[in-house]
Amino acid sequence: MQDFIQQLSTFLNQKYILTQDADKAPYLTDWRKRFTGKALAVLLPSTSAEVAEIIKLCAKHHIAVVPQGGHTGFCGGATPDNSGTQIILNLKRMNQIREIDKANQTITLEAGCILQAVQTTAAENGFLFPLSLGAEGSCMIGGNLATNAGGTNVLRYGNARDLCLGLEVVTAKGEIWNGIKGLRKDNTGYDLRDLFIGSEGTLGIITAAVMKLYPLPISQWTTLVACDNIASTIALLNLFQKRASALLTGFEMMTCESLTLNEKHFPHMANPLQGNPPYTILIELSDHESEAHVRQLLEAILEEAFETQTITDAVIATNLSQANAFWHMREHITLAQAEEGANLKHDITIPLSSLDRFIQETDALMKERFPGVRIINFGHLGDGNLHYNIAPPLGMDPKTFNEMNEKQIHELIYGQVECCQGSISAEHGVGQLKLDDLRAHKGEVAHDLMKTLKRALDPQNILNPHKVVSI
Ligand code: FAD
Ligand code: 2HG
Ligand code: ZN
Repeated sequence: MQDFIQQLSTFLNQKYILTQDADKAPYLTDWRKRFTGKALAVLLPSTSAEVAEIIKLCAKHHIAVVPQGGHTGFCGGATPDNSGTQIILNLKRMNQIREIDKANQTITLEAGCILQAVQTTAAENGFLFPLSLGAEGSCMIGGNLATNAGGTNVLRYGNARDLCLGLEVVTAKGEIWNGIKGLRKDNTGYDLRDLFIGSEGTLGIITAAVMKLYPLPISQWTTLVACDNIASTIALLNLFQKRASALLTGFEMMTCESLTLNEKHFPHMANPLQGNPPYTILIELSDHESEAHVRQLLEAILEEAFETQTITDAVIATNLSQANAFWHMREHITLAQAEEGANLKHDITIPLSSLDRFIQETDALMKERFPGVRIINFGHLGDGNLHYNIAPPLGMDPKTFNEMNEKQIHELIYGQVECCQGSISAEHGVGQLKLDDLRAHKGEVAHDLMKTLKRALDPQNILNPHKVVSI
């Protein structure tokens, strides 16, 4: 190992090779504090060439590499194991914007760029970079692509994969694949870019990307509405899709129980809708024509929704700070859950046509088998993506509850997901958290194909081993 560290220092400045416990500590525990590992060293390269040299050296010494961005992932993908033999490759120093091509509406940037900084740079240049999620102040583009992150704008602009046109990747051999092209069409054989996106650092290290930009909307209107049941929320979504079409940029759902928990920890974020209804929906319309146009359209759709009794109440944000307050309320549910203690997350997608059945059946089964549990269900309803999270009964210690019930709860919920032809990971990925669940639910043929790809691209199994698939 001494040899390895010695050889590293021939091309990477010593101060970017962290080997002391105190220096490594900030990189070893994930955001949820669910996973903590040990590392031989934390490496902080600043160029793709340095990343390539590191990987070549790791291949030579058979040392496993755990790529890391902002370390905000929910599945332990960026956390090393406990052996102390793996290295963490944190990309935060690779944070340069290489180019903004205004005519092509693209931005070429390095993997360590923080998402929020990319949104700001895009806006300063008159563009919208639509990827948006609660962790945007610390997550990084490389991590977003490696997890194929979703967030609140997927309904209109798609997930990280949909926004990516080109990639630069360091392979398991330490070669640099230059796929940095801003093309919207390129049918030259297998799509290597799509293979690396969502692979969570198990097939290659993403060092740079070309991402799409969009025109900034002129006006955005945000509203909170109340629905009595899930069937009404779907009817409302379909109404907005029909009447607002591409102007619909956000459709988020929060149950009464989610907002009660929010208010417990953040009292200033109480639901402005009277009586905290069973389902609160946050809707955003974005327009490129005029403020009057979008406002009138929003009012007309809400009027129709009232007439058909699809909604029971509504409040429209009249200024930016009110609109931001609605979004903060939505985004604070994760933080409220963290304050409350460990919870069991289920980031799932269900076809919208089966959502009503899923929620009714699963809520009933959960309440029957685990009396008193709190179902903190919220999410990106427009994408069929629920965060169907489970908190222990009030007054019960979360750690004890989870130890006793975690396996059975996952089995129940993922069984229901499978019955509804859904997915056990909508946007957060697999990492180490869902390794066994993926094996159980992906299907044998698909799982074997994934292992075949992993063996082909990383025969030594040095790239983030035992994450996503074990070979
Ligand atoms: P990390 O956590 O550092 O890494 C994630 C995975 O990618 C790991 O497997 C890691 O090994 C790999 N990786 C990282 N960088 C690279 C690279 N350059 N090359 C190859 N592999 C790499 N996610 C959503 O999808 N939607 C949400 O709405 C959302 N909201 C969130 C809200 C909060 C408050 C928090 C804490 C998290 C949220 N997340 C959400 C989860 C998380 O922010 C995303 O998964 C994000 O994309 C991870 O980015 P990161 O830079 O933190 O990656
Ligand atoms: C969100 O949509 C994130 O807010 C976090 O994906 C979800 O806390 C969660 O489970
Ligand atoms: Zn989410």
